Amino acid sequence: MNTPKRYTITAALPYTNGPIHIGHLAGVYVPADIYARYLRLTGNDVAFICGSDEHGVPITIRAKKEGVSPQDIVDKYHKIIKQSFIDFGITFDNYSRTTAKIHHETASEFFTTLYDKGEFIEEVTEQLYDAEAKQFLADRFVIGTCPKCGNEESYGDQCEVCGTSHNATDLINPKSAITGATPTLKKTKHWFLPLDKHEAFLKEWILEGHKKDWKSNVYGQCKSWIDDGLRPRAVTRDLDWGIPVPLDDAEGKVLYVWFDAPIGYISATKEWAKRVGKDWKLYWKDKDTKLVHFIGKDNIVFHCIIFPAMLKAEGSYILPDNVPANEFLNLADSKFSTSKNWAVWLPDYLQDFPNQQDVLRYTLTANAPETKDNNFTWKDFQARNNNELVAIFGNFINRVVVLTHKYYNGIVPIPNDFTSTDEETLAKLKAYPTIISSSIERYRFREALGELMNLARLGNKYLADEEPWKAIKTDEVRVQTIMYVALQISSALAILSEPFLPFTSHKLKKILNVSSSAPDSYRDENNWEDVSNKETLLSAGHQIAKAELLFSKIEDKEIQVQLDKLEATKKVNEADNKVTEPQKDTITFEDFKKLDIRVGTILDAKKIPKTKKLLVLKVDTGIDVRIIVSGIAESFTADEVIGKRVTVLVNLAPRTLRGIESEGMILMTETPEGKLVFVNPDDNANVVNGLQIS
Ligand code: B3M
Ligand code: ZN
Repeated sequence: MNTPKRYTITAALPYTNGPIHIGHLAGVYVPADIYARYLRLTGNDVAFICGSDEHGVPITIRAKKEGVSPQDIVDKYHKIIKQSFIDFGITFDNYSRTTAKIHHETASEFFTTLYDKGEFIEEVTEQLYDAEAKQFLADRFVIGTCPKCGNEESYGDQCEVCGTSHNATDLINPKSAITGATPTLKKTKHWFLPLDKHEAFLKEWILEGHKKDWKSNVYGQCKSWIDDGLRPRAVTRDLDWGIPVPLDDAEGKVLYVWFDAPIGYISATKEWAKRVGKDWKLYWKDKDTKLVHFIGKDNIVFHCIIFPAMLKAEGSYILPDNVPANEFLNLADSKFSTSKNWAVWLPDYLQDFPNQQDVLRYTLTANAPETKDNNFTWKDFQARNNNELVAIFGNFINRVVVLTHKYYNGIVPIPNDFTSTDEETLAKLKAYPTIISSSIERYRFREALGELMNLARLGNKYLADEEPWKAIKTDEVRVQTIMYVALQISSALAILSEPFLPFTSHKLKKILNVSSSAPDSYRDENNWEDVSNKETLLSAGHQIAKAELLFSKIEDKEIQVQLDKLEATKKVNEADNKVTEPQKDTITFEDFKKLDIRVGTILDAKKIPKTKKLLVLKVDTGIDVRIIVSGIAESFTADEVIGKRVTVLVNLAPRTLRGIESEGMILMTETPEGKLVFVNPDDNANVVNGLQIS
């Protein structure tokens, strides 16, 4: 048993400007929960901390969009997000919120301590100002080109593409996100954290001290940011939503959200410690405590450079031991986007796949963007479930439980002599806690989950090789041993799966009748090390419960529903993004009178071979029957248009298209979604000399 340690594990505080989606789970919350559950299962003292990030410009933008107050927004989404974490078995010891009183006090106190220590530079500088909106433009109130990577949609405080953090005045060609106006510059006083003053410490602490143990994507971003040269960063803003700057001459100014939010980890720990009767300082000020931040890559600079500089300047806090940031997960090859509704929202997932949280936890871990951006597809989700969870893990357990009931009424049989295969299998089984631990402790959760599945494969192979269903006919004594060994593997899976698949672990413990505790019980009669150290996990004579399937097959039609949803979202976005063509040059009525427009009927239609868009039509124009080639084949089949009454421009000069002479044009228009439609003649319209007049 490792010497128990104390851990403070934090997970990035989600902005409460909308629900959370599967990308959030993949990038931050499932890996953090795996780590926290594992540490508890191996006897450590863990404070797993998170909460809603309720200040900042994203909240005020959403409030404006929904026509409500920022407080209404945070109250609504704090509740939704908190419930989603509960629904997906994310076992925070405390999920707090940054509008909580304890946080305002803690953040204000932290600021005052630094202020009193002279850690800030107080300076009047020129900041971006929107004269139309009569508002300074901070953070997401301004969009411009990132000076580092050229991303044209960089925010004023950070660039989501390259992760860098900058001052709004660094943006190239900034535009107000409120009015679209080009900002002017206006003087205003702010307080700056002089990061340059902490450069030597950060170089030594990160570039020397964490060269080996921090992930390369994290280390690389820190190195590039430090090498670019650290500069003072404003930690206050001219905003009306946030924690007021606790100084007399700071009217109308609040703490920058990225100054207050990380302090939210501390205030949430205080709130928890008070509730459970612990000393919060042990989790933030004791050198023996390991502090680990789980975040997405766009938060690296804040958690590895800015927050540690704040903690160092304050002087009494520990620094993060590791920040295992993940890269981004994409959805069907496109970036998740709240504003474009390009996401799988957790409440929607649960509606469509009730009680299948673990299928999502499994897929997101197996596909986690641990070292590079990765992609979620519904087809992969279905394959992971059907080919791995159902076919390997579920199939093994089901065979063991069904056969134990069939041969022994559900009672664990007494084993007889072990063969060398039995001994080898049991020895391999005993190695799994260490194998899986080694991956988890290096934050390699994909690898760790793969090893868990190898344990299920070991069980499957053992049964397939030993074939108890055949041996029962000739050697019942042998079968007792086989089923005994298989049941030990099943019990090990129940224990070792808990960090990854807590709902499955709980269900399996119920089937094996080893625990009646709630799904997220941290400890059980058997614990992690027992799998290696105990001779028997399930004793002979123990009565297991009835069989029930751990996983169920996901059918194509269920996936098709999800694919259709994404398609519909794509269409809406295309329509929203569709640039409306500006009106063409004005023509005179004289020009218009030259057009001879008739009502015609399509008598026949054929697709022109080897073309995507062209139909050749035989049209009765009321004057004559003629051939017209029309580019409508992507919107209509030939059969669909035969017999259709259409509006025809008959005096258009003939053109030869793909060798066919076309005499006229069928008038079409386009819906906002980009679909072609006929300009349909109304039966009662008065049509005078071919012109349709209403
Ligand atoms: N609210 C999440 C984000 O940038 C941000 C994390 C704060 S952790 C202190 O999307
Ligand atoms: Zn950038």
